[in-house]
Amino acid sequence: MSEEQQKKQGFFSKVFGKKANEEELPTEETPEREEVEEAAEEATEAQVAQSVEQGTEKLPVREPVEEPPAEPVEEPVVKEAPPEEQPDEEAGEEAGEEAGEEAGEEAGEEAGEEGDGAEADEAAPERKGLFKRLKKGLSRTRGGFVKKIDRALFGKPVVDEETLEALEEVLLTADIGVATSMKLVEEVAERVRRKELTDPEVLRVHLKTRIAEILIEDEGHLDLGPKRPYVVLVVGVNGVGKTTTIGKIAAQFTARGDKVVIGAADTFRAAAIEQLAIWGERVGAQVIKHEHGSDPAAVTFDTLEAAKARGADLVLIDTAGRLHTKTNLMEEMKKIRRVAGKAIEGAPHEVMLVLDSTTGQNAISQAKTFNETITVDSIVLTKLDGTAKGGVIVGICDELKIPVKFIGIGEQVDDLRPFNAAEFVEALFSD
Ligand SMILES: Nc1nc2c(ncn2[C@@H]2O[C@H](COP(=O)(O)OP(=O)(O)OP(=O)(O)O)[C@@H](O)[C@H]2O)c(=O)[nH]1
Ligand SMILES: [Mg+2]
Repeated sequence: MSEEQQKKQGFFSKVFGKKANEEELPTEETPEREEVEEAAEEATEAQVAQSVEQGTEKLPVREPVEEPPAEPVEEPVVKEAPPEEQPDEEAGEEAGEEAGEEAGEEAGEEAGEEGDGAEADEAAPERKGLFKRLKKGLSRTRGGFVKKIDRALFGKPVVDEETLEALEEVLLTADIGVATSMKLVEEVAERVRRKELTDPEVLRVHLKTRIAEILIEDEGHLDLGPKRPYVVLVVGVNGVGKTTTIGKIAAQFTARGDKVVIGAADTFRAAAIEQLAIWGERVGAQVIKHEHGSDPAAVTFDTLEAAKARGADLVLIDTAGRLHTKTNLMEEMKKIRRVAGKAIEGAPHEVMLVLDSTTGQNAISQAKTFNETITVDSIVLTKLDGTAKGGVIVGICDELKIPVKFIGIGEQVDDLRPFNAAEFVEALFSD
């Protein structure tokens, strides 16, 4: 059996048979926005300032992150008549949230309870809590996507033309991308024509399976490998969550005993450097910084020199989503890349692109632009908790073929999760 088949087989038993994967930290490897819109810049400035301010409260180092208080939930009513179609996205999101919270409990328990042996059982409560949080984080996307599929299928004795049209509409509006939506609908239509797929329930399972297949292909993990330090260059347009993601990744790796050095190569704003310094202090990672406005490539060089001198395991380089000079952002990234390679052979070992899921389809175009210019090795998809557009991850995996390594489902440290496709699909489709 090929490695890929083995991966898939293990995956299917996980998704459709048993438990969600409880892995905490990965142990295995596998645009031009020369100028961004003014409004976005201002919004981000404010966000970042706020995030710096809040940083000290928000980032407990090696302290267990508290579970959000359990919310009173009503028993989910099975086979209830579907709610009316929501007229706008906001309303749809609200419905999704409710639905997600309702559905959250049971499936989370299932996923958490089905362990395999004593060892798994010990980790069960924590896994259960994490799965619940994932479900809650994805509740808006579930409302804007899976719940709409369910509404389209509800009460239909057989899959007919009308069902296919409704399905097409849901997929197209769920931000998974035109190409991927059309592909999925055509596959379904072909099976319907061949009379292989007539039952709406089977159609739902088919979709879940296909989405899972698409996601599993691009599941990846941040593995430091044998050569240390492992250097990760973190890129993305402004405000997507680069700095926060770096802080969270650093926290996870220092917590397991790795030595982490962070390079503050976003010299665009003084606040950005300060934001990183706070993270570094909180998580026990060293931050290498120069003055505001200095050359990002020079910061990168010094960071790598410091990392070598200290025997670091992981280096994370924060970069700007915009520049104070007229230099093209992509050119700047290329320069950082070249300079990194001079300090450490083969560095950066990974270019990690951070994408904000609330931007929907735009995230896919950003990824294409970055990838064409500097070759992106991995993706982090943030802010899945704040959007109904989380379906974009399906389009990202289907169209880009770049491993998704982390997903962000909130602002807590452990809300940045190693991407686990099986768990993700289970959380998205559970009801
Ligand atoms: N809800 C939520 N908020 C997030 C997530 N990831 C990041 N954020 C928030 O997004 C805002 C911007 O994050 P930053 O990390 O500063 O973004 P950035 O890409 O470094 O921004 P620039 O440095 O301006 O380019 C902050 O308020 C973060 O707390 C997430 O997964 N969920
Ligand atoms: Mg930043």
